[in-house]
Amino acid sequence: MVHGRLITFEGPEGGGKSTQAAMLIARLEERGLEIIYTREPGGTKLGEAIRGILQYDAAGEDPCPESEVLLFEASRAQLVRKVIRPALERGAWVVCDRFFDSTTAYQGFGRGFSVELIETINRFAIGDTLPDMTLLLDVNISLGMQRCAKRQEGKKIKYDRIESEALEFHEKVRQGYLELARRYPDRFRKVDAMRHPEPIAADIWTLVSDAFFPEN
Ligand code: Z5A
Repeated sequence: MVHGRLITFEGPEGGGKSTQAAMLIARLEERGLEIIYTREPGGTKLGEAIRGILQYDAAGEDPCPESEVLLFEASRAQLVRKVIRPALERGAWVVCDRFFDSTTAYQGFGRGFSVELIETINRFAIGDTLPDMTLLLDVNISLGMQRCAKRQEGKKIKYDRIESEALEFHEKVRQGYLELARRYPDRFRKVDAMRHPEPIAADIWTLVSDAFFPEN
C-alpha cells in the first residue's frame, strides 16, 4: 500500500515554523512529490472555526482551560480524518504546522495539566497517525517575541489569546518542548532556529533527506 510521510513543525512562537515549512515544501516539490500543507488549529472548515474561537474569542467568551484542550483536540481529530489520513493513504506527504505536541507543550507544560492526561487525549484524537518526523524549531522566547512584534507592526489585529500569555508561560512551553525532544528522540529533531532562515533550512533539508532519501 502506498503511504506518504507526515512531517510536523513545532516550537515556541516566532521560531519560523511557517517560513521553514514553505522552504521545505519547495524542496520536496522539486522531487515531484505531492505535498499537502496544513496547520493547527485549523486546516478544515470545522478546524478554522475552532481556531477563531481559540485565538480571538469568536464565541464571545474565553474558553476555560479544559475547554481549550478539548477544542484543540476536536480541531485535530477532524484534520486527521478529513485531510491527513486521506493524503497519506494516496501517497502524498503532509507538512503540518503544529500538531499534538503543541497541546502537550502549551496545555500540559504551559498551563500545568498532567502531561500523561494530555498524551492520552492526544492519542484519542490522532489514533495511530503519528508523525514520521517532528522538527522542533527552538528559539529563545525574547527573540521569538521580537520577530512576532516586528511582523505585527502596523497591523490592526494584535496578539491572539495565547500569544498574550506571560513570558513565564512561554518559557515553560519552550522547556516543555525540549523535554519532549529528550523523551522521544526517534521522532524529534531539534533545530537551532536562532539563526538566519537559510542555514536553518539547510539543516532541515539534511535531516529530512538523510531520513527519507538516504540513497542521495
Ligand atoms: N496552540 C496551543 O496552545 N495548543 C495547541 O494544541 C496548538 C496550538 C495546536 C497558534 O498560533 C497558537 O495556538 C500558538 C500555539 C497555540 N500560540 N502561541 N504562542 P499561530 O498558528 O497563529 O501561531 P504560531 O504557530 O505560534 O506561529 P507564529 O508565531 O506565527 O510563528 P512561526 O510560524 O513559528 O514563524 P513565522 O510565521 O515563520 O515567522 C514569524 C516572523 O519571524 C515572520 O515575520 C518571519 O518573517 C520572521 N522570521 C522567520 N524566521 C526568521 C529567522 N530565521 N530570522 C529572522 N526572522 C524570521
